[in-house]
Amino acid sequence: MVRHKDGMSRLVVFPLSFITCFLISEVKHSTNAEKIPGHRRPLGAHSKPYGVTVIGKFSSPQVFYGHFVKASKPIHMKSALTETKHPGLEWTDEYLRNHYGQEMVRVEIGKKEVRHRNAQWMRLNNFLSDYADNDLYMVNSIKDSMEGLVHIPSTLQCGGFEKGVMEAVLWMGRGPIHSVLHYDELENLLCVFDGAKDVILIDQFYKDKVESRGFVQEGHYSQVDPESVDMHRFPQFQNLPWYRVHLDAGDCLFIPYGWYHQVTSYGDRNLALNIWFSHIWWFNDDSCEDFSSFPHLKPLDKFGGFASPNEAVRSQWLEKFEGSDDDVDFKDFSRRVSSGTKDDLKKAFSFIDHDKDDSLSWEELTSFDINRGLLQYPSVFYSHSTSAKSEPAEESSSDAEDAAAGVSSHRIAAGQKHSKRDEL
Ligand SMILES: [Ca+2]
Repeated sequence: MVRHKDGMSRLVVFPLSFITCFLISEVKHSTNAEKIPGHRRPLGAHSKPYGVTVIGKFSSPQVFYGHFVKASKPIHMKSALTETKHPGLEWTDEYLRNHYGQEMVRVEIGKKEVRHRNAQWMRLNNFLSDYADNDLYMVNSIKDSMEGLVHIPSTLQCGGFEKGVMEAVLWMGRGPIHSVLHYDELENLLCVFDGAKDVILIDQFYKDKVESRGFVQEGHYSQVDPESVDMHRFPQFQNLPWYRVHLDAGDCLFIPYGWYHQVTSYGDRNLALNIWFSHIWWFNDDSCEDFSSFPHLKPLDKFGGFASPNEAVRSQWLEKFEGSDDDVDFKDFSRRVSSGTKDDLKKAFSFIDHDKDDSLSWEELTSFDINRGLLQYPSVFYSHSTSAKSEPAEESSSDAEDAAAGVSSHRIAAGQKHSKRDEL
């Protein structure tokens, strides 16, 4: 009996001590977690978010350039697609199947983004049959016969934006779907046709903090788990200001290049399209003179399709002419370019100077054949970015009013508020 009793007490004592240890460790863990705001919580839980400027339509190109592109600030164009009756709002599964069913599309497996994972290619028909029941997410860069899906909003139809539309991606799946925290090298207009998205944005000004640990430079993304931030591994996230934007179907969001963003997509059917375009260093107001007569949306093929990838090189090269209000003569040209032999500079100058008046106009600088230029004078056109980082601008409540009222300007010279653009 005694032996039995001892056995019983051992049996009871062991689990009790195990549970006690477990409880103590849990209490200790939760005490630590309470001390570190946001630890093991979703990205952004560490502090209250800031909001971004909201307007109820597509911004005019002038306002968009002056207040958002040049200033490197996001803008939420709420209901812009609904206002302009964007056809994407009518892209049912049946519509997509009937028009593009045989197209091959790129599909990721899993609802949580893992970079460098192999994607699969499948016919759109097959994706549409399977996405509701399987962990499939279409992330498909639009090519050739699907280009009819891309409509350029009035915001990007002039000023120089229209020359640099580089790529569009169609995103589709059943939520929730989580992206990694990352940045892009191009300006991004993200538009939602069905479902909703929550976007977390972090100003590129905080590059040092975001990238100090667990950042994959090659892919421009952080290894932080957006669903559960480990503040021990990523302590720099504790003091990171962030912006939150909720996008419903019909909304678009401008994400400036270099800004970090993490996107969570919701809804049984989440459908979105984003347009990537080159940064422009100054704005050609003349080309926007007839803006009031522009259509709200214009098919991409009216602009000759996507721009050559070398347009991104031109965009970066044009940073050298930032702040130039007048046409550029050879002296100014060679001082600003400062690479290549004098002979090459002379030839390149002459190559760009289409009307041979010994000065380069905005039109000439943005229109010369960049593919040929890169082939013939690589030392002149391949070059490094020069601008330095600066403080992010304070949020201004008047932005939305300015945006709504419209701000006129003549060839706004790009300001000094850009962080260094990453090498392309
Ligand atoms: Ca000229």
